[in-house]
Order: sequence, then structure tokens, then C-alpha cells
Amino acid sequence: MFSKLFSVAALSFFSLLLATPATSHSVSFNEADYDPSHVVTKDFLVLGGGASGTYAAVRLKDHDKSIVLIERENRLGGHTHTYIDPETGGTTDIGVLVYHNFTTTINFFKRFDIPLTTFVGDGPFESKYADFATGEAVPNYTPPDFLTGFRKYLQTLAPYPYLDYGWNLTYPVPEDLLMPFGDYVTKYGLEDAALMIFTYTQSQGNIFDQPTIYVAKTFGLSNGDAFVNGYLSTAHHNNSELYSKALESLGSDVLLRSHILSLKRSDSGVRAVVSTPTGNKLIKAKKLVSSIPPQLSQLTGWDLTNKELQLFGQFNNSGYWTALVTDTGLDNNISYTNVQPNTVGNVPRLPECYGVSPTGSIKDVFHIYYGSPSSFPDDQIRNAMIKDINVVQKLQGVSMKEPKFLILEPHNPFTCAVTPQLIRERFYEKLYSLQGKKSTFWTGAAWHTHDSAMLWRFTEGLLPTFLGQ
Ligand SMILES: Cc1cc2nc3c(=O)[nH]c(=O)nc-3n(C[C@@H](O)[C@@H](O)[C@H](O)COP(=O)(O)OP(=O)(O)OC[C@H]3O[C@@H](n4cnc5c(N)ncnc54)[C@H](O)[C@@H]3O)c2cc1C
Ligand SMILES: *[C@@H]1O[C@H](CO)[C@@H](O)[C@H](O)[C@H]1NC(C)=O
Ligand SMILES: *[C@@H]1O[C@H](CO)[C@@H](O)[C@H](O)[C@H]1NC(C)=O
Ligand SMILES: *[C@@H]1O[C@H](CO)[C@@H](O)[C@H](O)[C@H]1NC(C)=O
Ligand SMILES: *[C@@H]1O[C@H](CO)[C@@H](O)[C@H](O)[C@H]1NC(C)=O
Ligand SMILES: *[C@@H]1O[C@H](CO)[C@@H](O)[C@H](O)[C@H]1NC(C)=O
Repeated sequence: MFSKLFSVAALSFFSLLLATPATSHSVSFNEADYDPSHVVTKDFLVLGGGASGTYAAVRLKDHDKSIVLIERENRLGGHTHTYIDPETGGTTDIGVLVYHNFTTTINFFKRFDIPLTTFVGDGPFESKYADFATGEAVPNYTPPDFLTGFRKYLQTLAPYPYLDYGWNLTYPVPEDLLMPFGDYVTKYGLEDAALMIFTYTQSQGNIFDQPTIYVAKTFGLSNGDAFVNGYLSTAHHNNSELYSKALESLGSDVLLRSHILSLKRSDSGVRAVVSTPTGNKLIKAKKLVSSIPPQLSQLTGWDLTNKELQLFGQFNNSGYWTALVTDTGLDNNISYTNVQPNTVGNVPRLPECYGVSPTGSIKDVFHIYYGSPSSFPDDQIRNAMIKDINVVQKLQGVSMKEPKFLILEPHNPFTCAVTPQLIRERFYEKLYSLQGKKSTFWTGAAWHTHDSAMLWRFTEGLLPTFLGQ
């Protein structure tokens, strides 16, 4: 399990398909301009149908609230994505893979009758190491004692259990949490755990440059239990089942392939003009729960306040892409991890791939994960991935033909992060103070961290706030 986990993507993010710039002056908020079937009146408008938004929608209905859920894609799930091989029906989860064993996790899967099991990877595969930056094999690389290093890392985080629940920080924020993670590794002698942490926090760019707090939130104390008792995953190896069953249960309350064109919020409610496949709809709701990344590029058509503009404008992001390739000629039983000689913990510098590994469940299909501290056009990443596959082909002595991409998924922009100085200056306190203003409530990774189980627990904890209890 461990070696498989080590070779899979940990945490990351989703494609930015910008809504065409909303021309707020061209849409009407006048009910008379709409066919009555295109006027939707609900208690809650929930925006974004990934982990947090789907959870919020389901639980608000449990509390007898009427909802409408707006999702841009033609499915629910966000970063949860299962590839199904058209020929064999074999599945491989190319997004979210594993969950913490929290009560909220167990209950959420149970209500949809989806069996969970302790996660077992597809391997074991033979592990090999290469420096993808130079294309050289690193034959003498011996993995350090990750588990001992990891325990030591967790001990350093013991004073901060609250990090697993949100951004309820103590002030002044301990400087240890704000220093670059590279300094933290050196300070506490965590070199042996560095490569493992790097692998689990994929999507955060060069983690040694990242303030420690972001690393600790993505991969912190909750993972301690998982290393003893294992992570949970779906027994069917099909994490998307959760979201297709949620979609079925929410029924016509979900508008897929839809996005906000214009939004007007006040203390007494919200009104939104939403583009849907069957034309524009006018939505009138008492409250809005937004679970999408609160980035200005995603919030076109919103009536943002100065405070929202200022806070959301301070988020920065890394780049993260995942792909499945075939027709590579590669060995189905060898997984390659990117390591760099002569760096602390042999952690590679990005942009580069994290590694290339067989899916195991689908013959001749390989995962490739690629990270960058900043954004790049997808075509450029595709070429970089081809170069990385060529590296492995060369190392295995197979012909260097161009791989066929079954899927290339950008998860950008991913982790919303701000500078240590802003955190010191109570950025997150200011962010959380937006909760409830102008009938608007917030959840999702930017408000906590990129972890499905933690986001369900976090969203559950916010329900009384959403409900006004
Ligand atoms: C490759 C990968 C592997 C991962 N592995 C794991 C794992 O093993 N375990 C784990 O716990 N976590 C994992 N994660 C992290 C994942 O759990 C979180 O990132 C989680 O999905 C975040 O949930 P969210 O609700 O904040 O956002 P999302 O799940 O991204 O949901 C946001 C939703 O909003 C939609 N949306 C965005 N903008 C708009 C808009 N303007 N209008 C309408 N809809 C919009 C999006 O399409 C999306 O469906 C992984 C992530 C990636 C990318
Ligand atoms: C989750 O944790 C509970 C309590 O520790 C345990 O009883 C249960 O077996 C675990 N579930 C799975 C599927 O491992
Ligand atoms: C694949 O490699 C692993 C680890 O070296 C080994 O245990 C396993 O038997 C191999 N499987 C096959 C089919 O060769
Ligand atoms: C935040 O932390 C403070 C002090 O540690 C605590 O009193 C409070 O209950 C916490 N709030 C939440 C919402 O967790
Ligand atoms: C996986 O789940 C999806 C969504 O529920 C479903 O359409 C598909 O048939 C499932 N496939 C397998 C192999 O379980
Ligand atoms: C975001 O982070 C990248 C990489 O760390 C950095 O190059 C860039 O300047 C940052 N952008 C902003 C707006 O802070």
C-alpha cells in the first residue's frame, strides 16, 4: 500500500474553464422577462458541485431546505474523476483516491450505499528512480526510512491540532508555521520524510518555498491515523460513484453545465442570472453557499464588495496536471519516481513530473503527474510529459514513440495561498469574517485545505452557520 501511495498523486486541483466574460448589463433581473419555468425560487443557491458543494447541498436538503446546485461541468465531483476503460470496463481513479476515516466520511458513503474499504493500491510494482530534469537514471538511490521521518514530522505538528479543522489560528501565528517549509525541514531534521511529504502535497509547487502552514494543513496530523490503520477508499475502485449517486438523489435540483452570468446580493437574499444548457434562468434564493475557488477570475459577474476584491485578489496558485497515457511500450510493472541527486531529501525542483507509474488496473495505461510553481499552457505541459515518457522509454530501451493521451487534466488554479506576512496580519480572520455577509456563505478548499474528508467535516461544522442557527 505504501509504495503505491507513494507513487500516486496526492492533492491538487481542477480545470479552469473561464465562464465567458459575463456582460452583466446584457442580462435581465426582471422576472417578467423569463418564462415562469425559468424562474427558480429556493432557500439556498449552492455554487460548485465538487466535494464541498455536493456535501453542502445534500445536507441542507436533510435540514428541509430547498436548494439549487450550479455546476459548470457536466458531472458532479470536481477533482474526483474515475477513468473507465472502454474495452475492459476497468477503472482507475485519476483524481481523489483516498479518505480519512472520519465519522462524516463513513456517514456520507453509507447514505449512498457505497462500501468503503482500507485502501490497497494497484501494485506492488518494482520501484525505480530517475532524475527527470536530466533524463538520467538514479540507480543508487535508496529510499530513506520515510515512516520514521514521518513520525518525527508529525511530532513537530503536535502543538497545532487545530490546523486540521480550518484556519482558526492563534495570534501571533507561531513563526515555525510561517517559515518556508525547506527551513522547517532543516530545522527539525526532516530530510528523510521530505520526498514523501512532497509526493503527498502535489499541487503546491516547490514545497520548500511554501510557508510550512500550507504543507502542514494538506498533510498533517490526520494522516497519522492513516499510516497506522490505512486510508479508506471505495471497495469498487470507483470514487465517482459517490457523486453520480448524489446527482441522482439531488435530481432536478442540480443544474449541470451552468454558471453565473450575473449576481446581485443583499442582506435579504440573492438573485442570480445563470446560463444553463436550456437558456438563462433567474434564480432567487435566501442565501448563497459558494464552494468554488474564490478567485477573481472565477467570479466574473459577481457584485464583489471592496473587501472581497481585496482579499480574493491576494490568493496565489501553483499549477498541477494529471494524465493517462497509452501506446508507450513501457513495462507494466515498473513505477518511476522523480528524484534529484544533490537536493535536500532528493526532492526535485519543479516544473517537472512527479513520476510515471502503471495504473495496474488497466493494461498499458500509465499515470503521469506534473507540477509547477506557476501556470503554463496545457500544450506546453503535454510536450513536457511526452519528454518525460521518452525519458522512461530510453531508460527501458524501448522505442521512443509518442504516447497516446487518453486524458490530460489541468487542475488549475489549485491551492489558494497567501504570503506569510498576510497570514501574520490576520488574513484568514478577515476572510472568515465574510461568512454570512450579503447572505453569502463560503466553503471549499480555499477556506480550509485540499482534502475531501476534511472538507466534508468542515462543511458539516459550518451547517449551523449556513442555517442561521
Ligand atoms: C489529482 C488529485 C488527487 C487528489 N487526491 C486526493 C485524495 O486522494 N484524497 C483527498 O482527500 N483529496 C484529494 N485531492 C484533493 C481534493 O479532495 C480536493 O481538492 C477537493 O476536491 C476540493 O473540493 P472543493 O469542493 O473545494 O473543490 P472542487 O472539488 O474543485 O469543486 C469545485 C467545483 O466547482 C465547479 N466550479 C468551479 N468554478 C465554477 C463556476 N464558476 N461555476 C460553477 N461551477 C464551478 C468545479 O467544476 C468543481 O466541480 C486530490 C486532488 C487532485 C487534483
Ligand atoms: C474506521 O474507524 C472505526 C473506528 O476507529 C473502525 O471501527 C472502522 O473499522 C474503520 N473503518 C474502516 C472501513 O476501516
Ligand atoms: C511486480 O514487481 C513487484 C515488486 O518488485 C513484484 O513483487 C511482483 O511480483 C511483480 N509482478 C509481476 C507480474 O512481475
Ligand atoms: C478557535 O480557537 C479558539 C481558541 O483556541 C477557541 O476558543 C474557539 O472555540 C475556536 N473556534 C472554532 C470555530 O473552532
Ligand atoms: C463506476 O461508477 C460510475 C458512476 O456511478 C458508473 O457509471 C460505472 O458503471 C461504474 N463502473 C464500475 C466499473 O464500477
Ligand atoms: C505566485 O507564486 C509564484 C511561485 O512561487 C511566484 O513566482 C509569483 O510571483 C507569485 N505571484 C504572486 C502574485 O504572488
